[in-house]
Amino acid sequence: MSDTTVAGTNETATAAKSGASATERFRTDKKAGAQADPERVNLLAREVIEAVHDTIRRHKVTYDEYNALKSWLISVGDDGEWPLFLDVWIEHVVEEVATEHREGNKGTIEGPYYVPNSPEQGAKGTLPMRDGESGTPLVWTGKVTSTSGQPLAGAKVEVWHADADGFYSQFAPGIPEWNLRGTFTADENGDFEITTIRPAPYQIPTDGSCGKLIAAAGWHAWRPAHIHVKASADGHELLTAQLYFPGDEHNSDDIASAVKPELILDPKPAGDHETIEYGFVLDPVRAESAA
Ligand code: MBD
Ligand code: FE
Repeated sequence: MSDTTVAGTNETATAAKSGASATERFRTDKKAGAQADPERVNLLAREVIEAVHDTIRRHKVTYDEYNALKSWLISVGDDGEWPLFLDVWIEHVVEEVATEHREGNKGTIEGPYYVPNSPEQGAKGTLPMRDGESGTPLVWTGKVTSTSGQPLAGAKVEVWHADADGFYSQFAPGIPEWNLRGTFTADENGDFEITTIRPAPYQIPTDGSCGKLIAAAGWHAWRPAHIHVKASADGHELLTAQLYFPGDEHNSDDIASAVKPELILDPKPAGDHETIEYGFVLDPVRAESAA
């Protein structure tokens, strides 16, 4: 990937690059919104606008505040931080509604840093990483099954996570393409084994517009350490999740509200590494949506 030199600290370059990359990624990968039903648009847009009106009346919002909002909204787009803003403060409720019928594994938000088609690793392997990649090695075993208990041979497990400094390949500059990203294929028993490193707690970029909002409101920018995953198999609903580590102080105040107790791992020390056991139970595609 080629990086434009940005004046200022390395962190400045990183946040600007991450925002622009996330916006570009979304434009390339998602085809949402093309044929929205006008009745839904009318209903939903009207309700959201009316909710803003209610807030303005209830709190007697001033012109200064209105102009501060206008200026901030413009800068979110300039920074490419709409994906970050939406995925941090809105997506968790969309995910909740979208998956409330499920009987299998709990999921959570995708966030802004997924890249499809990461390198294939077979059923057992190590995520692509640099020589001497920092972080405790982690050996993760698991099985993919259907809600009926049937193992799902050939299920895909896509994994991506930040490095020990909280940076994602393909979004932050200076990290090799596909670093800490890979796709595993469960064996004939639905089993997989993934070797990686334990990621660190993570701060969303603080020098862009989302960071300005966080600072102005007196919030914090932390997410707990997490491993992103998508598990999928023919005839089953795609599961998007994140796995967390026990004892992380941000499990209870994640800025993105994406932690669920079912997604917290139980790592066991094993000499120079840790082991984790975590599998996925996928819901069959429902009859009415199968066609
Ligand atoms: C992340 O790594 C993330 O997972 C989310 C949801 C938002 C910002 C950065
Ligand atoms: Fe993340």
